[in-house]
Amino acid sequence: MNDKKVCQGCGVLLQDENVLQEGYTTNLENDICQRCFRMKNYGEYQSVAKTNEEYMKILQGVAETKDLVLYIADLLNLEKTIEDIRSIISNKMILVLNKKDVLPKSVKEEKIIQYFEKENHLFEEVIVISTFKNYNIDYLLKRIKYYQTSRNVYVVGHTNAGKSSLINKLIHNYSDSGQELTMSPLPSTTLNTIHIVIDEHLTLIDTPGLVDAGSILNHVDEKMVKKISARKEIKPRTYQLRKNQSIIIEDLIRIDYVEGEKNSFTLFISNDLKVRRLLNVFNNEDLKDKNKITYQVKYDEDLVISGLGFVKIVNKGVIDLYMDKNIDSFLRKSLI
Ligand SMILES: Nc1nc2c(ncn2[C@@H]2O[C@H](COP(=O)(O)OP(=O)(O)OP(=O)(O)O)[C@@H](O)[C@H]2O)c(=O)[nH]1
Ligand SMILES: [Mg+2]
Repeated sequence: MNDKKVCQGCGVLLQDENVLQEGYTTNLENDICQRCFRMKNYGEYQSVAKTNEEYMKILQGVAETKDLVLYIADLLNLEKTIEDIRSIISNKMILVLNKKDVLPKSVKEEKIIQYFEKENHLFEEVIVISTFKNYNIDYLLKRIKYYQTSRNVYVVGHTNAGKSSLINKLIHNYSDSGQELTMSPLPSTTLNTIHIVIDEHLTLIDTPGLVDAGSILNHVDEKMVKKISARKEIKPRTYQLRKNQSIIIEDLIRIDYVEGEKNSFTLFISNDLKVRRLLNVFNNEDLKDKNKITYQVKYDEDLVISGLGFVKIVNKGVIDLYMDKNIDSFLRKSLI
């Protein structure tokens, strides 16, 4: 038995002994595990619960090198504190903001980059891309070549940011390798580091993502995961709300506007999600059994719901947010 061979899709050690364990394949001659095979060929996604412990070890390993790091983030799901990564690794780093295609075209790239200006000293450069649209990928490769300190370049970030998708795009555009990493809408698709040789000067190293336990994707079923994952340009939905009116997203989230002047709420979430408005909060008890968080919203802020997207709120006011207690949310200065 060959105990060194790893799955080319997700990076786990291949094994043919226990069908219930990671890395299972019926035949060790195969290049990918059964889970990757099913995801690739049938779109049958199988989620794996991961903790951040192993990932921390991987990041610490990266920190011991002097190699360039690409930190990939999903524009619709930016982490609360992107600079946290700096407490773990101090390598040269490019911040790559992926999935530009889902943001409305009216949102200008310069504006997004400007938003990150305060973070600028942390990164060699901030680059906005879309893997789906092949947007700015050539430029990214040029900058990788410019900043790289050795052949190896690590690709890190939260789960689902699109790390493996980006590497597949780079393989497709610039290498003859037939390797294809597994990608999926579920978090924790990649399970271990995987080395991908692009050319003699560049090897990309894919990593599993940092798990966001508070992402809504970890608390809904697979059908809902697909609905939440935007694949097309988002059509922002604006609701003018008066005090005591409310917005309900699917049967997941309720936002009651409890105090303030007439206000404008614009939803930047997948077009597939159903939204309804209540004209009077007192006539309807839907979702009020969920956990409630009260937010004092300042002028021009976004309410971010982890994994889902965000709600731009123009004026100050008070809102009550009802949803599963395990889902994270926070306020930030408006991105757009
Ligand atoms: N709209 C859009 N979706 C993207 C883009 N790139 C990746 N995705 C989607 O994002 C989801 C996650 O992609 P992956 O490449 O598996 O992400 P990852 O960062 O490798 O995830 P893990 O391996 O779980 O850490 C998939 O549903 C992709 O189709 C993009 O440029 N635009
Ligand atoms: Mg991956």
